[in-house]
Amino acid sequence: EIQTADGSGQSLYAGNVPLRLTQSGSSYQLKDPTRGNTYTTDLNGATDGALCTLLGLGCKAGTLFTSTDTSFGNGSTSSRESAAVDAQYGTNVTWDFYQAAFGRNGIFGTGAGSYNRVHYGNKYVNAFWDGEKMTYGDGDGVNYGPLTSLDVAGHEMSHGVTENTAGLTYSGESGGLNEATSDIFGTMVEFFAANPADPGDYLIGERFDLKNHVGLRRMDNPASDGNSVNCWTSSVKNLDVHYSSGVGNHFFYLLAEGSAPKSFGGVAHSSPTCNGSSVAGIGRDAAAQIWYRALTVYMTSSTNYAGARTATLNAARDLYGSGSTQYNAVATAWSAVSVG
Ligand code: ASN
Ligand code: ZN
Ligand code: CA
Repeated sequence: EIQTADGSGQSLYAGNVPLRLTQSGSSYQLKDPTRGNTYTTDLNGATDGALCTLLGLGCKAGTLFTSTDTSFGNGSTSSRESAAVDAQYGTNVTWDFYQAAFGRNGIFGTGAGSYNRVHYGNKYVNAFWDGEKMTYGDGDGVNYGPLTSLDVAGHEMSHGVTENTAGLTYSGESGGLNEATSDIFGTMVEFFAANPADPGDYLIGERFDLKNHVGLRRMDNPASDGNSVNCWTSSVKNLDVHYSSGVGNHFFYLLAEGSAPKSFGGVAHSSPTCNGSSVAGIGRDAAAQIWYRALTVYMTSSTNYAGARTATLNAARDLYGSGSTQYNAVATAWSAVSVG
């Protein structure tokens, strides 16, 4: 007999978190029947191998985490379950965010769940979406822990949302917009969770950055990482998509929060505009609604930054009216990152 059970997890980055489990006989599975049966498996150091990677498929399913009680993990990497708790919690919060903010039923919009694989490879400092599921490395264990933070979980699942909506091609400017979309919604997931152990900010990956606590990218001032760009130029299309995303990330930060200095999670944020203008933010909720509508209604596989300006203006017009404060802020924020 299969039934739903309440459980709890001691995560690495999010404290003690509630979990919904699947009870099968006397065993509890890390599998959530209330969120499309989303579950988490242990790869125990395995990778997919060259052929699977070549074909763009993840071939190994891993072993479903199960327990004889309803508690998983111990809050440290000494338990293999702890990273699994973060991953499962990340999929839960991301599921709930998309439902609450946009009425979207999971990554695919169908109510179907997905799954997480943790402990991929050896000291692997990355995480990825492969069209079907999320996979997380353990980090190198010195500078980086397992990449299972909330913002990265939201980032990876949002690649699935983009793939199933606009389908932004993962190269050139559309690739930068694809990456920015994942940073934007990964960050919105972190704010939505309102978890005191991982408060919302515009840093990406600060929780698994064991030494510096700044993560891999930041949205208020993307260029501060030395690789990303704050401002659009005609050569942005030649950058790695994780750097050309800076233009979109910077736009979103300015639209949501504005150009005046602020603090999030105890970290000072400041966002220099490219044209010396000041931008008044319209708030995260409105900015997220505009980006989601642009992504799901107006953007296509080949949308570039100029097209994203048009798409978000159309979305703001639909949601708030042409000439509304929100509509005008979209135009001002794009101009502040040298788009249009
Ligand atoms: N973590 C990276 C990302 O999701 C993996 C990749 O390069 N696709 O963007
Ligand atoms: Zn990505
Ligand atoms: Ca963050």
